[in-house]
Amino acid sequence: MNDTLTEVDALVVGAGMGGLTALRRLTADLGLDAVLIDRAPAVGGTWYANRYPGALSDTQSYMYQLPFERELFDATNPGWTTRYVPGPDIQKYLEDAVDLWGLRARLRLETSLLSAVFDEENSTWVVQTDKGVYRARFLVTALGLLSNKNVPDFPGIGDFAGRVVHTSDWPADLELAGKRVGVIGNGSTGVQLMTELAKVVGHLTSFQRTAQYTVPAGNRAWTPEEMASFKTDIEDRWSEFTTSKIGFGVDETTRKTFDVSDEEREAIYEWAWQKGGNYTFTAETFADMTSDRAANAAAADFIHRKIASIVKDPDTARKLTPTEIFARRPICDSGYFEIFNQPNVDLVFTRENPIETFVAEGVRTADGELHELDVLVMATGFDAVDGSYRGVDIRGRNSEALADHWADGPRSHLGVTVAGFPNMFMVLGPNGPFVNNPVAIGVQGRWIARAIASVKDEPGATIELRPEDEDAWLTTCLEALEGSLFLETESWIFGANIPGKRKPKTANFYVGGLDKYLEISDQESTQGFPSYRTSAPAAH
Ligand code: NA7
Repeated sequence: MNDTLTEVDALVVGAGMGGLTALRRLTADLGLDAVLIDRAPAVGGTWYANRYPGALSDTQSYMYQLPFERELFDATNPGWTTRYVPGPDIQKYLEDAVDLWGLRARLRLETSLLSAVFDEENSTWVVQTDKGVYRARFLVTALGLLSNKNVPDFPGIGDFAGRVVHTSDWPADLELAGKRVGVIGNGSTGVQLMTELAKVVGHLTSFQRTAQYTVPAGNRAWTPEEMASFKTDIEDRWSEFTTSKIGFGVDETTRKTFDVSDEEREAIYEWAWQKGGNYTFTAETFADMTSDRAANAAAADFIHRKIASIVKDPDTARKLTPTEIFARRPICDSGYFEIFNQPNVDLVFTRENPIETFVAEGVRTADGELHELDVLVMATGFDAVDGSYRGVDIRGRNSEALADHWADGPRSHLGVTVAGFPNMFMVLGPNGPFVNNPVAIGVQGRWIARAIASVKDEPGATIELRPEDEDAWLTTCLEALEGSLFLETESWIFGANIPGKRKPKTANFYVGGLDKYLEISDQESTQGFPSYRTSAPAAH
């Protein structure tokens, strides 16, 4: 173990949008001596890890940027000419931002966080990495919502002679043209990947456990007029999020599904389908899709009929048609259902015909068929949200482990702080807002800078969440969830994708709306952090 000691004001963990934004705020706004570590050899976070073919942001590009700064926008001028941005372009943009902000020398890449322990005597965090030890007054963890990959154990997988890869650990040398490829998982990753792979592989087999609702992405080139308008009105577009529920830059409607006639309703769904976009379909059509069962069923029925009209083989269409309600993180695609009309694409519905075992040549299913494969891709998602903290030993006051603190489900205040973990701040931690992430990152980055500013000039002082306010925020998050149909589907949002993980009192997100989140978090900082104790070391 390398125990070279480096003292810094602040240590940031994670070189994705969240960590880079935090590093920017701590250095530019507060003038702190801060460094950032990341296990990856490059910045990008999610966009470095998820380099599978077809990786694309599904937020419209003008709202998928680092939290807006005029100088950054003008200098990098994202120049993203399409409605959605391909992963490699986002990664390159983040590299450019690092250079523009002069942060390169502060990065310690290929450096893994092993443990972080709060030293109560000195009121500092002692952070062990595989490249040395840091002593930091402030610790900012930006580990990502979706960074700990889920690799289920399938019977016989060790006997498979082909290559097994996970989408969030995509090998640079993997060549799939002409190959026989199996994909397990059809969430937003699997849907993007398979749509792309179907164009190049010899044979593609989708092993689908649960059919998914997906709508057309409507990706297209922006017109020259649109491109010109972004330059002048980008600031307005970004400031609009303050009055928004989700911050995705779409026109959020308040219209209810049954406020309109059957014909109008059909026309509105059809308009959204033609325009494309997951948040267009879920937020610009009707406001009650995830709170009203009949409204949800009407939207689901529209998508069911679309699937039937696209997929030629009726039995394949049946298998691709979701039977659950339409209430997971919405996804969109660029021709997903269409690939199942291709002769080189097969669908195995594993609830009807389960995977029995892997063998050297491929997968044997319960019906006795051997699906021969060269490569198996796991698009099986993540141990999400607090899962990103698993495997890292973080200890606060009285040596309490974060894992123990979260034994009954993760808890925090605003998704940023945890009681008993002084001077520690998370970006996109559990119980943060369920909104467009770059927007949330911007809000939280500024909030963290304000919290640190409140104690930074007093040597050794700490800011620490009161336990009762942690309880209160969990209650607020749980109350906001009441009546949400999201509670009824088994997805990563509540940890239901990981066997045994979902806990009864888990919120994971605050779904009360971005506008409300902003109001609450602003109140906290402008009123001098009433939910927090600030104290000098002598007081302990
Ligand atoms: P998701 O959305 O969690 O999807 C994972 C997929 O993998 C989904 O189809 C799962 O089926 C499937 N899965 C997971 N475990 C298994 C097992 N054991 N057997 C069979 N199939 C399995 O992850 P994504 O990477 O697509 O997307 C995550 C987020 O990233 C997304 O929401 C965006 O915010 C970006 P299931 O539906 O659970 O039956």
